[in-house]
Amino acid sequence: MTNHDLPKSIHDMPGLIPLQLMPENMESPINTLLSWITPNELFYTRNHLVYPTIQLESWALFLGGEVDNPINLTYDQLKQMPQVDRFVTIECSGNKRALMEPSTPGEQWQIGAVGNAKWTGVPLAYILDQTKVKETAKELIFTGVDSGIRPDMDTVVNFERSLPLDKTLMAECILALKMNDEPIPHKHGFPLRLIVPGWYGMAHVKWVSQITATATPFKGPFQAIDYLYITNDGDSLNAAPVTEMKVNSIITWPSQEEKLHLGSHTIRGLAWTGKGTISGVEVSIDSGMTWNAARLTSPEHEPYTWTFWEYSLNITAPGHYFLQVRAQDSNGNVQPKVAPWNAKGYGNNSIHQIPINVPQILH
Ligand SMILES: Nc1nc2c(c(=O)[nH]1)N[C@H]1C(S)=C(S)[C@@H](COP(=O)(O)O)O[C@H]1N2
Ligand SMILES: [Mo]
Repeated sequence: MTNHDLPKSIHDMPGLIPLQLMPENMESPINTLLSWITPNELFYTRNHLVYPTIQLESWALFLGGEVDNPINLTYDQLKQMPQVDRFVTIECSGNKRALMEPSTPGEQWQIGAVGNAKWTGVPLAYILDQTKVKETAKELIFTGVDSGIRPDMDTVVNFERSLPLDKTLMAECILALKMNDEPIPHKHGFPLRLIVPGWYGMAHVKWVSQITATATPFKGPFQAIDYLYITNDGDSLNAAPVTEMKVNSIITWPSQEEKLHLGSHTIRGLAWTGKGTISGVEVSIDSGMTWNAARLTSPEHEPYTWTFWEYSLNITAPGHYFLQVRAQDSNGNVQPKVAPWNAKGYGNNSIHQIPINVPQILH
């Protein structure tokens, strides 16, 4: 790197955008990221509790509950097991909550609670074979080491989530030891993190130290209080759980309220979905009256990952415009104009809209 390439000021160096420090919740500077893989240090961080302290010497993964063969696995034993790579985009289900109307409580994420990484680890199915899950088991509970008091409860809880013991799902999941070819950084779950391709962020339990097979539905607070699509009636008992990511897209350039000159521009963005792949992205410049196809420009087309898109826009008249983008996936799902409102503000995949200003003369 020559002197010439050095950032000229701190504003040229993108960093995470803090929303809260204890526990730490920070957005990715997604408007300035140009790599298909999100670098580890620019991957958003989302934590319900304060970061745990982990001593690797005394750490082990325990598998128990409804199993024939309960086992303890050390970090070294996990490292010696067969490893697979999975490119997986993870989006927090609260991403774009700040854009939801009427507003809902919770971290007010803009568009940067999403990232794409290469995860390397042991197939979950391989470990389940070793511990021999009983026929009676219906779910697996994944327990994170992090614990603390939730504002709505007075007992100490760990971050815990369950997954149904579904064969197809189990075959996709991995227990990851690496993120982008490095041991998983502490903030992202070192030494071990569950990866559930296609699911919203909350499923990807960090700092996993225990897996428990159970015959009864898990009712922990991060499952039965949070991560439910509670609609207007406020009924949480019959509310649908937050699971797979919905088809979604964002405009990353221009950013909000940018002034553009007359003439041609390359509009840029990202699109992703839970199941399947992105089959098309369309852009509108006339508030959604007409839509034109964008080019999908990702270097890689892996399932479970986001894709870049680009659109050449020629602006012929000054004025205020609304740039909009909507994506479609291979299962025929299209982003709605407005996503269904829910009390906790999850799964906002409304069409992304950016106001742009094209002055007569740009100074
Ligand atoms: N143990 C543990 N795992 C967790 C969480 C947590 O608070 N504790 N947060 C979840 C949520 S809501 C999201 S969106 C992702 C965020 O992962 P990241 O911080 O690596 O981006 O982790 C999930 N796994
Ligand atoms: Mo999340």
